[in-house]
Amino acid sequence: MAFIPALPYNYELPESSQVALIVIDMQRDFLEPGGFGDILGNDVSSLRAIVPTLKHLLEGCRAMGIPIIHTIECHQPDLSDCPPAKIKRGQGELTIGSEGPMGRILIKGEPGNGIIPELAPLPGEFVIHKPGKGAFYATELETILQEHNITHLLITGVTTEVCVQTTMREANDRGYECLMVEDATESYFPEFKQATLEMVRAQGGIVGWTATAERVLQGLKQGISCSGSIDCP
Ligand code: C5J
Repeated sequence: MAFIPALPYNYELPESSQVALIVIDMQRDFLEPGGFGDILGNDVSSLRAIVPTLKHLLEGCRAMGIPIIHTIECHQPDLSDCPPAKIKRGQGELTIGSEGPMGRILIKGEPGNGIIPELAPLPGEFVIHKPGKGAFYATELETILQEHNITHLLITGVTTEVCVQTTMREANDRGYECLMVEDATESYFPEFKQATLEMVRAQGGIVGWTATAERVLQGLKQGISCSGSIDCP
C-alpha cells in the first residue's frame, strides 16, 4: 500500500483515481488589493507565498491524472444566495456586492472573482462556485466526488483557518480521508495557520492529516509506480 509520510502518521493512498486535489479560493478577491480580503483589513500580500508550491503540486497532480477541483467563494449578482448577516460583517465602507477596483466584491464573474492566472483551471477540471466558507454547503461537490468514486482529498488554498479548515471538517464528517498540504495553504494570520495544522492532526488525526507538498508528490508517485507491480510494499 502506497502512503504519504504525514502527521500524525502515514496517510495511506488508494488507487490514484480515488484521490482528488482541492484548491480552495485562490481567487483575486483574497490575494490582491481591493478585494474582499483587503476590505476586511488584511495584508493580502502574505498569501502569495504559497503560489509557487501550490503551482508545483497542481502541475504534479495534473501530470499523474489526479482529478483537480478548484473552488471560488462568490455570490449571485442579486445576492440572493448571501445571508444578510454575511453582508453586514466587517462594518467597513465596502461590503459584499459593493463596486471595488476589481469589480463588484465577491460577485460571480467579476474580474476580482477570478482565480489568479498562475493557478488558472484547465479545461476538464472542476470549478465549484460556493456561497459559504465550506465547499460542501449549497454546492455540487459531494455529487461530483460520489460520481467519480473519490474517497481521499488533498486540501490546499486559502485561508487555512476559514474556508480550508471548514471544507476539511465538512469532508471529514462525510467520511472522506483528508490531508491538508502544509505549505500549499496560507492564512493572513501565521499563528492561525499553525494552530489549524495542529488542531486537525491532534487526537490521532481527529480531522485528518498534514504533510508538505513534496512528500505528497513523492507518495503519489510511489503509488502510481507501484500499482500493479509485484514489488510493491
Ligand atoms: C474567507 C476564505 N476568509 N476563502 N474566505 O472569508 O477563507
